[in-house]
Amino acid sequence: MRILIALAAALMVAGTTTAQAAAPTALAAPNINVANVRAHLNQFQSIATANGGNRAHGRPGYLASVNWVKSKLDAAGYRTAVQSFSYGGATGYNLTAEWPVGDANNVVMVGGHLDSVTAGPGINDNGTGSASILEVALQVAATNFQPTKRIRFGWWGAEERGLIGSTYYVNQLPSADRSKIKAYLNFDMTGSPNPGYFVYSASGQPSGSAALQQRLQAGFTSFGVQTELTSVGGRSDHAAFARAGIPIGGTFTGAEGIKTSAQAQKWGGTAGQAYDRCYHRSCDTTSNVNATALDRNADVIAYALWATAV
Ligand code: DPN
Ligand code: ZN
Repeated sequence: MRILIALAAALMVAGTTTAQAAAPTALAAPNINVANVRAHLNQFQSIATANGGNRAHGRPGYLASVNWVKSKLDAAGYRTAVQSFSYGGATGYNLTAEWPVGDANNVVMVGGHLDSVTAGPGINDNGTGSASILEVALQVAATNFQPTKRIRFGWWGAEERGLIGSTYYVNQLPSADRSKIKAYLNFDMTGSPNPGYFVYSASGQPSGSAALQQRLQAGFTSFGVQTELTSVGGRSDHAAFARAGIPIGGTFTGAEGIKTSAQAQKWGGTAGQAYDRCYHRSCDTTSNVNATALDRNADVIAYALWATAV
């Protein structure tokens, strides 16, 4: 799905009284190829399989995930940084990647957690968000996107231990740097096998952004998908950003909650069953992903990022 945003700008001609309209610029957010996102998920699955079956904080599969994502971003021209922190007797890592274009005082961040629980490989939770923002980042580079704002991505460690990595990142940022972040978009579980199409409610938490909520809703609406608002509260990595007063938004396809019959009617899938029956279990493998939900959310991520960073 290709989404066009028409930008009309007034052109002032210096030294004259004439103001004329510039030709509208068509800004296209790229269609994200879900096959590429699934290839990244296969990589996360292989990493887990080679490292005792998980990608959890303090386990070798986590650092292997960081190193693999970092290598893709480095090759694409990102400025990457690995931040380490200590939690529960183990070293954890956050990976950030900045696209070196646009106003460094005006930062749009997109993030999600890269760790799994110890029970399994964490492919829906949260290989999906991690792989989708990786592919969006690679498309920023491939299209040589030249936004006016600065784009920074974050892959957080130890979310499953209590939002540890993202909280550390926000808390250690000097307040001058914190105030440069104008928006934070969070993606945690975007391919649930019995999916819902949820957008974070701006009123559900401190610093929820109505503008970001509406932009994410508009992305789904543009390809005919109905959404519901959800109050995710403090359950994922947006929470630390929200507490710091940074406008936040995000999408979610559901975890242990049960799909209602009204939801099954509008979205398909199975009423009376969890959105993700393998949530935090060993069966959260590459078989535990709905490709349509994954694809739609990846396209919405690109749509919202392009519209926010332009
Ligand atoms: N924080 C998620 C997890 O990693 O278990 C679950 C979740 C994600 C809940 C997003 C609400 C919203
Ligand atoms: Zn998660």
